[in-house]
Amino acid sequence: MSIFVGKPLNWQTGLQRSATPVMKQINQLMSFTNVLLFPILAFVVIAIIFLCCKNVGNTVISQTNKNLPLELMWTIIPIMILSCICEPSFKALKYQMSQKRLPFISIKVTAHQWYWNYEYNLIGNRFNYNSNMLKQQQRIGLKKTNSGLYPELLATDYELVVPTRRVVRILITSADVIHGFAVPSFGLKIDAIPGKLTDAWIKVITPGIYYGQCSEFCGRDHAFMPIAVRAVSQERFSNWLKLAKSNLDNAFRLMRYGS
Ligand SMILES: [Cu+2]
Repeated sequence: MSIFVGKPLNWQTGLQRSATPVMKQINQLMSFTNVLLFPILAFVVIAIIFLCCKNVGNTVISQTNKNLPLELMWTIIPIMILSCICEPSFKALKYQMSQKRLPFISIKVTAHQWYWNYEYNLIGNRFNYNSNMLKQQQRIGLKKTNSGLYPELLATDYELVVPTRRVVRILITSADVIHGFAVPSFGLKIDAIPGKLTDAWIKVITPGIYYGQCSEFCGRDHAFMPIAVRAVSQERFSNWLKLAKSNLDNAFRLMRYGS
C-alpha cells in the first residue's frame, strides 16, 4: 500500500506538494509570482548586458538627471506589478486566517523543550500525549523501520492524527519558550508562544504522513523536535480516537498503514 509522504526531497527547489486548500492557494500564488518575476529578471539582465556593451570604453559619465516620462514609467509599472501580486496574496492570507466552517475537531498543540504535546478535547474523549523524535532504537519496537516513510530526524514516536476532508482546528501554545509549529505541505507555520493561544485550521485532502519541524529557535534540541501528522480517513480516525484514550500504543498499532 503506497502512502503519500509529505517530506522534503533531495535537491528540491520548489515548495512541497500541497495537501490542504490553504497550501494549494500558496502554491498557486508562488507560480503566479514566478510568472511575473522571470520576465522582470530577464529584462534587468538584458538591460545590464546591453548597457555594459554599449558603454565599453566610454569614459564620459551621463549628465542626464531629469526625464519625466521615464520616471513616471518606473513608478507606475512597479505599482501595477505589485498590485497584481497584492490581490491574490491578500486573498490567500484572508482565506488562511478565516475559519468559515465549523471545525470537526479541535486539537491543542503545546510545545515543550523539546517535544510536542497533542491534546484531543472531545466530549468524553479528553486525552493528551507527547510526541518525541523517533530514536533509532525505537524503530523495531514501533514498527517504523521503513526510513522512506519514517525519515530520520523527522519521524516521531507518536504522530498527531487528523481526519482527512474535515476542518481541523489547531490551537497552538507553548509551555516554556517560543517554538514554531510548521508543516510545509499544509501551508502551516504558526508560532507557539507561552501564555498565548493561537489558532489555525487545516483540511487535509490526501491521506498520508506529513512532516514538519519546529521553526523558531528554541534551545539546544530545537533541531530534534520534529512534527509528524498522520492524516487518515474519518472512519479510521474514529476507531483510533476510541482506542487512543485508553490505550495509545494499541491505537497506533492498529491504525498503522499496511497492517
Ligand atoms: Cu521548538
